[in-house]
Amino acid sequence: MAKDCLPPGQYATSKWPVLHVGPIPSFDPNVWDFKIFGLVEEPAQLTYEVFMALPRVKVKADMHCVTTWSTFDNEWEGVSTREVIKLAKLKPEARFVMVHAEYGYTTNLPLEVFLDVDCLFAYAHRGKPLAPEHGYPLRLVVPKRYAWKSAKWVRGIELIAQDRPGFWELRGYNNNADPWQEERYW
Ligand SMILES: Nc1nc2c(c(=O)[nH]1)N[C@H]1C(S)=C(S)[C@@H](COP(=O)(O)O)O[C@H]1N2
Ligand SMILES: [Mo]
Repeated sequence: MAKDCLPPGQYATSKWPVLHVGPIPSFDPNVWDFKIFGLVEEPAQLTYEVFMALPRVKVKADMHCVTTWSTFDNEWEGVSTREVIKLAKLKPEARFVMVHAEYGYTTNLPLEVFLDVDCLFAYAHRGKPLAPEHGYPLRLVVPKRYAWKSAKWVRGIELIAQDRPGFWELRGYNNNADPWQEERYW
């Protein structure tokens, strides 16, 4: 790991800490779905089977938690956010994305940040299915933002016109959350 890969105020760890609020949800592939809703011409509801059949990508990326740990060179595999957005015809007013996860966890992103080339919905890490505590069966990965934007156990996206704060963004965490700018809190 090169030193210039470490954003200000962060330290590198070779462990993979587990961090979230609430319990780890159970997963049943027969009831799991992924919804695309809000400002779209037609809402979409994907089954697990359909989601897993989407074209896959691999992304190598670092992860930075606001509590100051960073992990390097994570190898993610999943479906790019660009691939997912293709499944819905967006209304022209759609400019932000509210990401929805189990138990009501949410996080918000501008559409162009959500659609960055290194963003994906990941189901595997270093060649193995995600562990339940790391978001199995599916998590969002947004490498250029603090990791609370990388929602675990994600179940859908809502397209919105006006930005709206998500779970942590309502509770004191910075709306933009760029680790290189140290945008940690309000
Ligand atoms: N659904 C959900 N996703 C979440 C969280 C959470 O509380 N709930 N915590 C976030 C935070 S603060 C971090 S640092 C990362 C941690 O991911 P990890 O446990 O796989 O390291 O998950 C993020 N995704
Ligand atoms: Mo975090």
